[in-house]
Amino acid sequence: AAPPAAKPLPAYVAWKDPETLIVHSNQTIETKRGAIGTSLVTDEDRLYIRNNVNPPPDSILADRDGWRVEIAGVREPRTLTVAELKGLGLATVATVLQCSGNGRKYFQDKLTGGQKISGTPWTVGAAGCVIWSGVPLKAVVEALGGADGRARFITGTGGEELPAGLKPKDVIVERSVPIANLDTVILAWEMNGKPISLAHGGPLRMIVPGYSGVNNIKYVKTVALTEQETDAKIQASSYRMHGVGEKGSPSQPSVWEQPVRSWITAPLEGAKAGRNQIVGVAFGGMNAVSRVEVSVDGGATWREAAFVGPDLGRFAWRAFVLPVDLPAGRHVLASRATDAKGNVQPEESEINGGGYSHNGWRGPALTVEVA
Ligand code: MSS
Repeated sequence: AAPPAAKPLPAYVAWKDPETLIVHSNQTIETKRGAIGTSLVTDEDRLYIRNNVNPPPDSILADRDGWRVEIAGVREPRTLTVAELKGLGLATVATVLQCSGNGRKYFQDKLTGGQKISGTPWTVGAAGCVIWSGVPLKAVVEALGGADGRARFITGTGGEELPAGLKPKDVIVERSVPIANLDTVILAWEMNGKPISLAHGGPLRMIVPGYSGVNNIKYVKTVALTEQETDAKIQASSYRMHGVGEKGSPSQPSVWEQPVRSWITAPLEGAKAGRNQIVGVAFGGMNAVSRVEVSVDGGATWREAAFVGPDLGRFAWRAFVLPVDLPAGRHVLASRATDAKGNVQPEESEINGGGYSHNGWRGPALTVEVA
C-alpha cells in the first residue's frame, strides 16, 4: 500500500520548510532526524512546534514593543512594555528547547498488557538548539525593588485567549519553576537574531535555560515571584513523573530540569561500506555535556567521539563525530553522553505514565544497512 499522505503544515506555520518536518497534529510538529545534521543552531524553518492550546491571533505581533507584561511578587509591582524591558538589560543564551515528551515513542513501544501512555509519539525531533536574546529577569526584578521576601517560585503565564466554557485553571498555560533560576531566566524578544515568530512565542517569551520545553512560556503576559507553585492543571497534575495508569499530583516531581541526552543524526540510510562519519548532537540540560561515546555494535563496545564546532555554553547542545570503518551489512548505531556532573545516559529510561524526560540510549539507536 502507498504510505499515508503527509499532513500539510497548519496556516500559522505555513512559512516553515515542510521537507524537514513531520506534522503529527496542528499543535505537534516534529523535526525530521536527518534535518538536524550537525547544525549547532536550529533554523526556525525546521524547529519543532508544540502548543497546549491554540496560539493567540498574529495581530499580537502588530506592535511588538508595545506588548505588556505584568511583573508581580516584587516590592514595586508594575506592568512593563517590551520597549521598557529593552532599556533594562540584554543577555543572549543558547538553549536546547525540547518538549518534555521528546522520545515518548520509545516508552510507548515497550508497553505490554494493555498499558497506555497517551501523548504525541515523538522520537528525537521535538527538540532544537536556539539562541535567545532578551533581558535577564534578575535585572527586571532589581529595577522593581527586588523580590518579595517570601518568593520561592518564578511563575509565568501564557497570553493565549482562554477557550470559553472551560475553567481557566484547566486550560491556562502557567508554569512555576524554582526561584534559584532567577540567575538564568531571560524574557526574550529575539530568537536566532530575529524577532520571535508567533509560533515560537513572540512578542515575548520566558526562557528557563536547561529546563524542559513546557516551562518556556510563550507570549508571556505575567511573570510573578510566588510563594506557591501555580495550581493550574498544567503544573499541578500534568508534567509530573508518575507511574503508568496513575494520575499526576503535586506530590510527584515536576518536569523541570532536562536529563543528559544525545542522538545520532547521520548516517540514516544510504551509507556505503568503508569510512563513515557518525555524527549527532548531545546536551546535559543544566550541565554542560562533557563526553559522548558511540557504539556501532548495538552497545557491546563503545568508542569516544570528538566534539566539533564551537561550544555555545552549558545549556546548548554540542555536535559530535566519530569516524568509523563500516563493512557492508547491518549495524546498530548508538550514542551515550555524560554531563559535567558525571551523569551518564542509561540504557533504558525508567518508564513513567506521561512519557516524559526520556533519555535512555537504547530507544534512539539506529539500525542502518550499509551497502
Ligand atoms: N507556552 C504557551 N503560552 N502555550 C503553550 O501551549 N507549550 C509549551 C511551551 N510553552 C506552550 C508554551 C510546550 S509543552 C513546549 S514543548 C514548548 O512551548 C514548545 O515550544 P516551541 O517553540 O518549539 O513550539 Mo512540551 O514540554
